[in-house]
Amino acid sequence: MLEITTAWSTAEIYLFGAHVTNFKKHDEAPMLFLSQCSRFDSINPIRGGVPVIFPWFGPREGLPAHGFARTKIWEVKEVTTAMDGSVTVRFRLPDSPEAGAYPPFIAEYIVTVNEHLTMELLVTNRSKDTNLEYEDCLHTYFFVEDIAAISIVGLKGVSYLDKVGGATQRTEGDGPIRISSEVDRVYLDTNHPTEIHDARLGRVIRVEKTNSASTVVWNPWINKAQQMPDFGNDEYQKMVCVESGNVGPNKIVLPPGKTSRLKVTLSSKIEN
Ligand code: TA6
Repeated sequence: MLEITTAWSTAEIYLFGAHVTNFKKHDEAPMLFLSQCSRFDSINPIRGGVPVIFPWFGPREGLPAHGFARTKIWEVKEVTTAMDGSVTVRFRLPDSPEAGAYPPFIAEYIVTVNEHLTMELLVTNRSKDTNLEYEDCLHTYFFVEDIAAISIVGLKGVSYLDKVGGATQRTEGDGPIRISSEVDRVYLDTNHPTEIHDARLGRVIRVEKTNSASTVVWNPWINKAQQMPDFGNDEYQKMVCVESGNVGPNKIVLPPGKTSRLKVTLSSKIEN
């Protein structure tokens, strides 16, 4: 695990999954949620932080949910410190038997820590003649003081797939999104930034993204929380996932030789 300290913040990144588990500005509450029950057994994905989802999103028959990238040990290729004190780490996904099911590719992940947290997943199609089709998502778990006192803005009028109780196509209304039950929504064809307004902390977290057409909003609520062994029964009250990627109909079809760069920047301001 890398422990990073800058003038603005601290961060932790496990080589397992190239998984950012902590990002905290010196004078603020942690920005990311990490379950107290997460396994850290190098087998199961870490529960919380920013799981790197690649090359598929969601369940897949006979395969682990959310792809294999988050349960591989990534190689650290480079650690650099900029003149302003920002720290950047570049990881590479090692080859694996599972990757054999895809045309040859290289996946790298670049994390920059300063007063913001910037994460970029770069995938290059090394095939000479075959498109690389995949889904990707930075499945970010945000810490919130009280789920009942947050609202999410930035998705007004966006159509989404409501995965609670099946899969229903719906359209988001005009008001901020509030969460008072299980929420599992894949918003499609949206490259808008979103904001999480945390009334208890008086904090606004901003999620800016490039080359991401899908935003996923998830909170397991009570029943699902009780069904997850690596998630505390009450922890649904302290987190919300606002995820940035390219999922389902927004999947990436990458031509030979091309590179796609999914980039997310997290920032925050205190409003009270
Ligand atoms: O992103 C939301 C979601 O797809 C939910 O349906 C839920 O399965 C969540 O991801 C967590 O998945 P995981 O495999 O990490 O337990």
